[in-house]
Amino acid sequence: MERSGLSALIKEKARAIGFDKVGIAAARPLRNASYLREWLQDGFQGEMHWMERYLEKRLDVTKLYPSAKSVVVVAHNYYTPVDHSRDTAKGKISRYAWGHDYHKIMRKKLKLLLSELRQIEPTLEGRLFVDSAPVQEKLWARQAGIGWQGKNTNLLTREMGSWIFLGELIVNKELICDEPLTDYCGRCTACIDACPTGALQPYKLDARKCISYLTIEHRDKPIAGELAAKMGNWIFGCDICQEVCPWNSFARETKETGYFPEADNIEPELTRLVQMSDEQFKKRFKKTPVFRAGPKNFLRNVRIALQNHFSKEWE
Ligand code: B12
Ligand code: SF4
Ligand code: SF4
Repeated sequence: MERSGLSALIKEKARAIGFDKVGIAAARPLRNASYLREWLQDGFQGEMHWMERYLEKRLDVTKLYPSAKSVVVVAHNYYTPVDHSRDTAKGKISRYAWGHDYHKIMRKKLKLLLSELRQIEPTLEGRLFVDSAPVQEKLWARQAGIGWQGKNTNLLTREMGSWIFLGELIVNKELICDEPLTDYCGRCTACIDACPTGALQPYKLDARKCISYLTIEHRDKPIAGELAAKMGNWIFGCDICQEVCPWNSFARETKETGYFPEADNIEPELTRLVQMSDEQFKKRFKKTPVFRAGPKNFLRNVRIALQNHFSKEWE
């Protein structure tokens, strides 16, 4: 099939399968990719040592998949019109982890996309990724015209803000590429001003200070007192720099029922969570991204949130 026909078919199928946005970029090294080296040199990755591995592949996608000619990027909206509780006796789980794990949901859809495309064009080959490989997903999403990387470092869209997950189908065919999007942050600094731990500089995040990192990726260790005190009642992830973003006023309800919150994930009572056994944790969070933290780290987070709640009560 010729280039423009195949490009249009890929986009049409991706939308029909349920992705909210789809864009295409040529599989060449990206201009901003080398910022990653600086980020690693600054030690901003903390203990995510897996970020240091396969650096060459992260910087050049053809080293990851030598047949790569184009990167098809998909965005999947996960916004549900529900708010966190204001009660600090309740834990806050970040929006992205309220429902079922996006890795599974998106991989299934991308597999279906590839197989449907291969039925029509058998010479098409591809690899699919959702947060699962050394791929700089936000940079590819920008290059493929999905959105821009905001000052909070998340990928933002004009149509539905930043409550989206990203995934890629990297294929062995040259396709018609989309134009990268320009930056629509302007003079706004709301995310930087709102971050409780000072983890953000414009377009750069020091993960070691980020509540999302501390509650999910900082494992089997205590969290330093001055950072723990700023975590408030976040017990898995953090949404603050997205909640304050004006572009998220364009958020709209997801069509994916799997992302809808499990009833007791929105306002979980800290005093009940803290009593959970390992088995209860596994049973309760098995299908959600919270499972990644593991019972030990999750309960560490819950104890910090409880401490913060009680110290607030005594203020
Ligand atoms: C490591 C990681 C984390 C780390 C570090 C986050 C980070 N900002 O780097 C931690 C654990 C903190 C984290 C947290 C979150 N994550 Co995360 N994470 C990743 C992962 C695996 C890699 C990201 C990465 O490469 N970071 C390294 C740094 C160097 O990358 P970067 O921030 O993009 O840096 C670029 C900019 O700094 C830029 N840059 C630097 N200087 C300058 C200067 C200028 C002027 C410009 C223009 C650019 C620029 O160039 C760098 C080059 O890459 C991706 C999946 C993937 N494979 O890509 C998911 C991913 C980014 N995470 C995701 C999500 C949902 C989150 C959270 C929202 C979850 C939550 N609610 O808690 C938070 C958001 C926190 C935040 N403000 O970023 C989504 C983001 C979707 C989106 N809309 O953007 C991704 C894409 C996963 C997915 N498949 O959907 N995450
Ligand atoms: S996720 Fe929270 S802690 Fe991390 S940069 Fe955003 S506001 Fe700061
Ligand atoms: S809050 Fe403002 S500066 Fe931050 S990402 Fe959103 S628009 Fe950009």
